[in-house]
Amino acid sequence: MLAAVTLLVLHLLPAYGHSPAHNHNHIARNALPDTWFQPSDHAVRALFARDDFPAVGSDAWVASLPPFTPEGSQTPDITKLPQAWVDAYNAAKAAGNIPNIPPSTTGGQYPNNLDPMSSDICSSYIGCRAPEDHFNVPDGTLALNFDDGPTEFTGQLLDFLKTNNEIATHFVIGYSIQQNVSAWQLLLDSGHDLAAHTWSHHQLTTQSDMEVVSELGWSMNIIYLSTGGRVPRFWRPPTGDADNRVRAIAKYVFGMEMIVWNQDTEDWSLTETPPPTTTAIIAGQMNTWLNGPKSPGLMILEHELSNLSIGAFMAAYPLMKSAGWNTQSAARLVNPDGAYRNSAGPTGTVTAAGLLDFKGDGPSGTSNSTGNTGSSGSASSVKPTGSASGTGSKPASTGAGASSNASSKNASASAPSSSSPAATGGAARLDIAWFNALVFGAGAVACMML
Ligand SMILES: *[C@@H]1O[C@H](CO)[C@@H](O)[C@H](O)[C@H]1NC(C)=O
Ligand SMILES: *[C@@H]1O[C@H](CO)[C@@H](O)[C@H](O)[C@H]1NC(C)=O
Ligand SMILES: *[C@@H]1O[C@H](CO)[C@@H](O)[C@H](O)[C@H]1NC(C)=O
Ligand SMILES: *[C@@H]1O[C@H](CO)[C@@H](O)[C@H](O)[C@H]1NC(C)=O
Ligand SMILES: CC(=O)N[C@H]1CO[C@H](CO)[C@@H](O)[C@@H]1O
Ligand SMILES: [Zn+2]
Repeated sequence: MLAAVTLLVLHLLPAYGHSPAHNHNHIARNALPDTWFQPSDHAVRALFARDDFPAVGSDAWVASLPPFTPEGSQTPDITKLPQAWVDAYNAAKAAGNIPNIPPSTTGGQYPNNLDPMSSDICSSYIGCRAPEDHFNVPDGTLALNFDDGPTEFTGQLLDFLKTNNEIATHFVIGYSIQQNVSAWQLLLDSGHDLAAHTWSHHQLTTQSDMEVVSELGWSMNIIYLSTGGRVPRFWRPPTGDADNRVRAIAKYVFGMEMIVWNQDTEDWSLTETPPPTTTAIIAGQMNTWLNGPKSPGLMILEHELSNLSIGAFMAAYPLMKSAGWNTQSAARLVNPDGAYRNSAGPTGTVTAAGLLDFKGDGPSGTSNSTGNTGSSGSASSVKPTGSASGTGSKPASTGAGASSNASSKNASASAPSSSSPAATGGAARLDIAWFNALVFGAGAVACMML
């Protein structure tokens, strides 16, 4: 039995095109103490099983990741995915849990005039929200969350947060971790919450199913590998771009929940020339939101990308406190059990208990479809837009409606006008402001244009 389990582990160990050399480089795991062995029959174990956790930055750690691509971030080679991920995807697809939506040509635009706001597609890039999307937080709370790290500015941000006794959720990019492993080490040492933001920051709806598997799997894996086996519960789509196909892969293959946001400063663009926004504009937005209604809570999209973006947060922080907001890490607001499925926070013991609610349909998964993603072959039921109201230009209109989502007590929000669309942003780092309003009708997916 033991031998069988060991074989299984070696077979499944996520390595990237090399044989998984057994590593005995067991150096202290930062603030993250425990090695953990998932039950061998569990779906998530099958995806990430390994019997050691090499020191961050060590040769064995590097060898367990996709190769660094100095020419720029790329989706890791889909012919070199761990077989367990491929099997889990195939099982989810065969179970009818991954809808046949064609890749978009760019966020929110689909071939054959398919309607991105239809309930079959539900493009989050242009504001469609599915019931399981997390975009609000409880009344009176303000979610601390930073995307696109780690970066050279992470240290400064962590110092500021530590001074103010705050913990945040960091939606990290795998490639960015490779670019600055010492900044990653600072994040690991900080005890902050970690969540996945893909490997290379591409818009996932433009990618094939297996590319999405690669982007999500490797970004989960680098967190798992670096934290003594913690399985991230949450991910955030680059540029906010997901649809029911991408949602389903995240949910049914990897058991992850999607967090978006309900306000956006476009702070990522402060370093553009000319900048679509400015520090002064952001200060005005912050002033409005922070002095505004406490219901729902605020989940403002923020980035640790530049000195200017972290500066905009730091400048607003005093008002967050003086206006009475209860500031907390986004992951902890969305789910009191926090950022990981299998441990109480970054320092709690790693245990299998938290995995029992995993709703995978992988090789060892046990659950039926519970989502809204419809049956297999649903592409034929995806409706064309027919009219000019759909894709392309900035969506207009607002929505009001009452509903609730998994984390908000009150979703009767105002729907402020959204800020400008994609701008440009050279690199693939356009986090757009389509998430200002919240609102979907009761029941299934109802989509609101912003
Ligand atoms: C890596 O990040 C750290 C911490 O944010 C920073 O001090 C350092 O300058 C960065 N290194 C590079 C090469 O950017
Ligand atoms: C970053 O901004 C702060 C002020 O917010 C400034 O004091 C510091 O010099 C800046 N650092 C860099 C590297 O630009
Ligand atoms: C799956 O669904 C079928 C039919 O609804 C049901 O009989 C079965 O118990 C379900 N299995 C699980 C694991 O929920
Ligand atoms: C929800 O918000 C509305 C408007 O702000 C308010 O009247 C209502 O009392 C709130 N409901 C709850 C449950 O907080
Ligand atoms: C539809 C939905 O997910 N509703 C949830 C909204 O949030 C409340 C409070 O957390 C939950 O109890 C509901 O299930
Ligand atoms: Zn991003």
